[in-house]
Amino acid sequence: MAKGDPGVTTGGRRAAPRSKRAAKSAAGDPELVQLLTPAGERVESAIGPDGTEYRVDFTDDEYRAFYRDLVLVRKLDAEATALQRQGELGLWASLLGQEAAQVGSGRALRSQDMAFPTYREHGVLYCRGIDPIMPLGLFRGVDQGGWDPNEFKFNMYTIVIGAQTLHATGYAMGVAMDGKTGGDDGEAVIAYFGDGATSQGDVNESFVWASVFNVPLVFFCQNNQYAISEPLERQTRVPLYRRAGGFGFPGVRVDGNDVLASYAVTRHALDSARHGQGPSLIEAYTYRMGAHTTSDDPTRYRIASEVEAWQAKDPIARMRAFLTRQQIADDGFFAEVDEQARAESVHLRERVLAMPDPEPVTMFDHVYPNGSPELDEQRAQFSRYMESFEGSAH
Ligand SMILES: Cc1ncc(C[n+]2csc(CCOP(=O)(O)OP(=O)(O)O)c2C)c(N)n1
Ligand SMILES: [Mg+2]
Repeated sequence: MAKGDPGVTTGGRRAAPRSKRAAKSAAGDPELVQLLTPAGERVESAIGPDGTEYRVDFTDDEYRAFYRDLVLVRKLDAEATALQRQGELGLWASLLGQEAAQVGSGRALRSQDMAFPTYREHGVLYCRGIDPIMPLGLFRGVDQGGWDPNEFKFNMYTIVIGAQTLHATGYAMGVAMDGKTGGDDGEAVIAYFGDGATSQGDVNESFVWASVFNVPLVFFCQNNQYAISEPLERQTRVPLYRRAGGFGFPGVRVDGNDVLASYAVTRHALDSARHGQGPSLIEAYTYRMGAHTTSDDPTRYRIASEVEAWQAKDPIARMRAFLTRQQIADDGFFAEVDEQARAESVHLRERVLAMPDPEPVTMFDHVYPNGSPELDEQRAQFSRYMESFEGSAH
């Protein structure tokens, strides 16, 4: 979508009477910030639990760009799943169903903001301008990520649940110590994690440190209702966003299947952080439509009717309904986007199949910027081991 200052406005924090909040919030749920209903109707504004009023005002081009992003990241993700099924990737963690949470928050980042992802943030990676082939190299086992975190302001994927929230907190402390907050050009940091990760010590320790040091950090929790097979009720007795209050910073629950609300809430939280107002927690309420990874079979632990209920809240369908209803896009536009997505996924597949296998010894590269004696010794040992096979049939 178009870069530059986007059409999001948020009112100041003010106490909202409950009746007003309920009237302005979506779907009769006063806890959920929503600007686009599942039927594709625009909600003029929504008020968060601390009285912040969220609204967006995009151009038609920007609305269409959001739709294009959503369709593209879903199609590329489906292609990756297919590649795994055909033995071309070792594993894939699909984002299916979480496109709006990722595109909305990803587009809300300003160029100077730093993101710390899990292993599922392919949509955010796409919004950061990273070649979507990069995570496929990782899951094919031919490289260790491939992109430069500093160039794209998007850190490496993290498999260790919750660990990246500590990295993000430390990074954000550095941003504050370097005096890079306090104005419109200030830097903010965003840490992505899942509902299951909220039970990790790392995440709770990050909450404490971020709070007491008032760091410029947005905790972005994609509550996709499951941690592999463990449902949300095994993680918490209260809505996750309310945990923030106990740590001393604001929390808000946004409809994670609504790209507009995900954008508005994230942009507001990032701007608060960059202005020195400290951390906040966003709970993007969404649903993992697919398996946890390609190694998982969700039919073992959840019923089909639950999946069907969430299909009715599909993030792409509601955006398409909105564009159609408002006559912002027609069938020609939708067909053109589908064709672009098809062509990009074919291109992705061709490039994955052409990826060279790396020399095994290169696994020692990039561990430290300037190497280390221990690592040099390990590399030498490994090289001797590999050389011992030379000339043999196996
Ligand atoms: C520290 C740690 N413990 C356990 C695992 C195994 N594991 C991988 S994904 C996962 C579930 C994570 O669930 P959630 O945080 O909700 O993220 P989601 O996969 O749903 O996006 C677990 C337990 C791990 N990778 N790291
Ligand atoms: Mg989860």
